[in-house]
Amino acid sequence: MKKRAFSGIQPTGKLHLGNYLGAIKNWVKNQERYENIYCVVNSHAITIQNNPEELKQKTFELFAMLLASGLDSNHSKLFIQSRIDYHPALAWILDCNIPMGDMNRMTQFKDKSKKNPKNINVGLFNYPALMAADILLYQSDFVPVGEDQKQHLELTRDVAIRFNEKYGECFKIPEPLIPEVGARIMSLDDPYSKMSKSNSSENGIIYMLDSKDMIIKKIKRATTDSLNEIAFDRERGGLYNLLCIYECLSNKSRSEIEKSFQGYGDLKNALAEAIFAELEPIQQEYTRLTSEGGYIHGLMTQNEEYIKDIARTTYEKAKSLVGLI
Ligand code: AQP
Repeated sequence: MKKRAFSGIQPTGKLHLGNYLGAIKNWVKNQERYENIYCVVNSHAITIQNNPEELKQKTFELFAMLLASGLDSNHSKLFIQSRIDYHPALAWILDCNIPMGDMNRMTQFKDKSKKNPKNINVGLFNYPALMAADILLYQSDFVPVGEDQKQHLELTRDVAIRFNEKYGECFKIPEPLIPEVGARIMSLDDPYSKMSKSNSSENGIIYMLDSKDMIIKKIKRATTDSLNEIAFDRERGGLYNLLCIYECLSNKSRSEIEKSFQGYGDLKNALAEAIFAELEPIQQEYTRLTSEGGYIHGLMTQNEEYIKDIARTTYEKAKSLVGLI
C-alpha cells in the first residue's frame, strides 16, 4: 500500500516561486509515489486575510493554480479546508493538549506579529494547532513542506505522540518531507529573509503569474555582491539564492552550474530564461482553466465525501478517547 502524503497551502496573496519550488513542484513530482491529499487552507488564511470577497476569489485561483501546476485528480485528492468541519473540531481537542510553552516558542507567530502589529489575533497564535489537526486527521505518513514549516511539524509530532501516550493510539506520527534543494527560497532584494507572499517587497518576489519581462527585470535587479565569481557559498546570500533557484530548475549538479557561467550577468540571463520556461506552461494552463470557472468550481467539491470519511473516523476516535460524548 502506498504511504500517504498530506499538505496545505494558504490562499493569501499571490503564489510565488518559493511556494512553487519549496512545496508545489514536489507535490507534483511525487504524485505517483504516494497517496496524496492536498488542501487549500482557507481557514488559516483568515488569520491574516479579512476581505471576504477577495478570500473567495483567492481560494478559487489557488485551486486552479494547483491544477495548472500539474496536480492530477487521478493521483491527488484536492479539497478546501473550510468545507470539512472536523479541522477546527480536532484543533480544539489538540488545543487542550498543547502546553502554552510549546506554542509560545513558535517563531512564525513572532515574525508575523512583528511584521503586522495591527493584526495580532488569537487565530494567528493558534495557527499551529489547526495545522496539526489538518495533518493528523488524515493519518498522514509524510508532510511535504518548505523549511519554514519544520517547527510546526515538530509541534504536530509532539502533540500526537503525547496524545497517543495519554489516551491511547489515535494518530499516525507524520514525517516532514523537506526538499534538499529549494526548501528555503529567499527574497531577491533581501536574501536573508524568505520570499513570502505577505512580507517580501514586489521586487523581491517572483510570482507564478509574472510575465517574462517582469521576471527578467526582477532577476536583473536581484541583490548579489561585487565579486562576480560563481560559487555556491552560503555566506554570499544573494548569489547563493540565485544559484539554488537555478539548481532547482536545471537538474544540473552544483559543480556543473559553477562552471557554466562567466559572471553574474550570464547567470542572471540564464536564470530568468529557466524560470520563465518552467512557469510559462503553468500560466497557459491556468488561463485555460480559469476561463472555464464552472469546471473548477465542480472540482472544488469533488473529493469531499472521500475526505470527510477519513477525517470523521479520526475525529470520532479522538473525541471518544478524551471522553466527549
Ligand atoms: N520562500 C519559500 N521557500 C520555500 N518554500 C516556501 N514556502 C513558503 N515560502 C517558501 C512553502 O510553501 C508552502 C505553502 O505556504 P503557505 O502559503 O501556506 O504559507 P507560508 O509558508 O506562510 O507562505 P508565505 O508565502 O510566507 O505566505 P504568507 O506570507 O501568507 O504567510 C509551505 O509548504 C511553505 O513551506
